[in-house]
Amino acid sequence: MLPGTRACSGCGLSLAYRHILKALGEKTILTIPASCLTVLHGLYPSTSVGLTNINTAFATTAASATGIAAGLKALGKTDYTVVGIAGDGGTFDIGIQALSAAAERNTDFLYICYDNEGYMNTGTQRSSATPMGAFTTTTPGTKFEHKKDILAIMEAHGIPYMASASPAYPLDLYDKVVKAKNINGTRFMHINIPCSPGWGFPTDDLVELGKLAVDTAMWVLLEIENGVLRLTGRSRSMARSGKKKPVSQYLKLQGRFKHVTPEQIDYLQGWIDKRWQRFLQRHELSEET
Ligand SMILES: Cc1ncc(C[n+]2csc(CCOP(=O)(O)OP(=O)(O)O)c2C)c(N)n1
Ligand code: SF4
Repeated sequence: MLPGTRACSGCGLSLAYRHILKALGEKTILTIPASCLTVLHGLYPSTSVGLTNINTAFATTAASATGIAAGLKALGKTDYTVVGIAGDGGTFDIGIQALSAAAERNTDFLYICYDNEGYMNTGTQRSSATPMGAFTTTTPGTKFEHKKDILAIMEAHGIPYMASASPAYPLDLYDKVVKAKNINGTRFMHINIPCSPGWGFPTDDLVELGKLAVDTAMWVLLEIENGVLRLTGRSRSMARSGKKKPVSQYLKLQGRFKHVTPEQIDYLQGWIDKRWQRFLQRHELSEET
């Protein structure tokens, strides 16, 4: 990744992408749908990324990756990593059919969903990854539904490797990309992307907010390998200490949660606590074995 991109200043995606590309190395072919990431890559004939990339149609990331993987196989080129990278809109909503189909076939590629919790490139519309309580331009006031559980959906496909990560914990992110790169079959990574204009926070708070997302278990660092779930990094040490921060600390730093009521905060906290408990139970089981 070259200096100078068209992403907003202080963009969480730029930070995550720098580590992702370092971990992937040069023998990588990317396919990316319409999103902030296509903006970051730049306008032809200029680009800020020195790798082969196909700009694919919004719904087709995993179908496009399937074609690239099949083409490479036909040519006998086995040393390339095929990577499809899409936002949450392009993954949770519009691209899910192609993703599910590719995962069901265990297509040999890495799918990365960078999740800024909305359709940010087009001006902060709601996606099914937007958390309950958040303001977007299509949920004036607040969103009432919880975020879709994409990890559970992907796990149901029985794929060999899945992980969630955050650019606020770059070494954990880097190690997971390296691991995913070296596994065959469909690998899925879900990466938290704090987005200053979409979430309403000063760009300086990017890393602090990413850390708070993990500290409150709003975002959990984990990997699921052949059905075994392990917490990693900061989430793992939280499991050991039994401590996590209240979600209100995370919400109050962001303009998108300005209108949330105390009852709605309790409702969101209940959802986080139940989910965290489920992860803890599975993590403890994996530690015992
Ligand atoms: C079929 C189709 N519908 C709508 C669009 C317009 N569009 C381009 S990018 C985008 C938002 C993408 O959101 P997401 O996938 O979450 O990525 P982000 O912009 O947040 O990085 C939309 C709606 C499009 N390019 N193609
Ligand atoms: S809208 Fe958000 S994710 Fe998109 S380029 Fe700007 S900061 Fe990055």
